[in-house]
Amino acid sequence: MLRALRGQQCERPPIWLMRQAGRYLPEYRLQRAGVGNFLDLCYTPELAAEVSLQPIRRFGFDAAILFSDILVIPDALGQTVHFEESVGPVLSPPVTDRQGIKRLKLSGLSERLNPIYETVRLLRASLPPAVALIGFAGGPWTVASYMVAGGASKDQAAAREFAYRHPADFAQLMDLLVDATAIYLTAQARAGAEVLQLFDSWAGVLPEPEFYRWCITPTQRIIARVRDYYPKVPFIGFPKGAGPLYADYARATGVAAVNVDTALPIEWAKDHLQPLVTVQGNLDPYLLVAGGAAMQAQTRQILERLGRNGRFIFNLGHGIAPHTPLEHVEQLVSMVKNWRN
Ligand code: 1CP
Repeated sequence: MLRALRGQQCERPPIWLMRQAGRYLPEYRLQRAGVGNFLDLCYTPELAAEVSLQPIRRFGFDAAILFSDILVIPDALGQTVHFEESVGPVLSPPVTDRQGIKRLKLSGLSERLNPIYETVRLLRASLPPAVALIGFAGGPWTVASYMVAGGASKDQAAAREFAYRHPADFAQLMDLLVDATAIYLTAQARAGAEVLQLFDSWAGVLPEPEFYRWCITPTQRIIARVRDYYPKVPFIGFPKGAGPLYADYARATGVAAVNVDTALPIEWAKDHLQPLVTVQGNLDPYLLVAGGAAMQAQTRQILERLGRNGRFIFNLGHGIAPHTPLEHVEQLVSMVKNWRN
């Protein structure tokens, strides 16, 4: 994994899957049932570390991802965050104006997030050395979009309207998120995370100038801040839905790799991204649900086109779906592990 992030030739591409720790695993569901609040799971180091290790034991992935959520940042800044069954995250009150931004405080951040750093330490101590440990955070735009809407939304309309109507206020919220995210990721690196991924799941709703302002620039600032302390830690950026702007993102932010979404043409990623950075992706998570010949054919396509040079990490184009059959994951891992360059 680390060699692929440096662009060095590997005998086969490494593989891990976004959301590999989670609801499609029976052992996760069992453990989740014993903890009432989802955030309590994230803030209990022994349990969170165990959840991260489950998919490593079962499938032998090449990387483990810290078990946490992108919404611990609003929680640590003082917004109330809870997860409701079949509704999703609820953030209250929604941040709709300058007063709402003023209520958020950086001061309690480190204390609230300390258990997560402890999870990272536990994981690094228990993982085999060949398995890379990925820390992560949400991209500030994506996190802001949940904070402004007060939860999940279809098209991030509330945040887009806020940013257009009150750009100076929105910039203040984004500055706060850049600070919080830089502090959070630096602490994860200090605790033993070897790779850091930024999930900007809603980057794709932004028009070009806003994509620069609210996705590329904040990402670049976060990476520069973490690099002041950890100059070599590789970043993977996931500006989902960025289309051709993936190339601008790859050039401007300082990432070592980009995770490309399912809709991005493989050939385009090969021609326009691989010369710049390592590419991670992009099997459709629903092909992994369906399995069979279609999944195998697309996996082979991705491997043939992107896996021939060192700059490739096999992954999905978005997170694994909760109803994914375990046998399909096993088959996928075995296909990638047995493929030879
Ligand atoms: O009760 C449960 O089990 C809650 C389900 C769940 C899980 C397993 C949530 C709630 N978060 C997580 C873990 C998680 N989330 C991880 C670590 C596990 C892993 O990757 O193996 C990561 C990296 C995330 C990242 C995350 N959370 C993103 C970015 C990636 C993406 O999928 O786009 C986003 C947008 C979230 C918000 C979130 N958290 C949980 C839910 C249901 C949601 C989505 C809300 C929505 O529909 O918009």
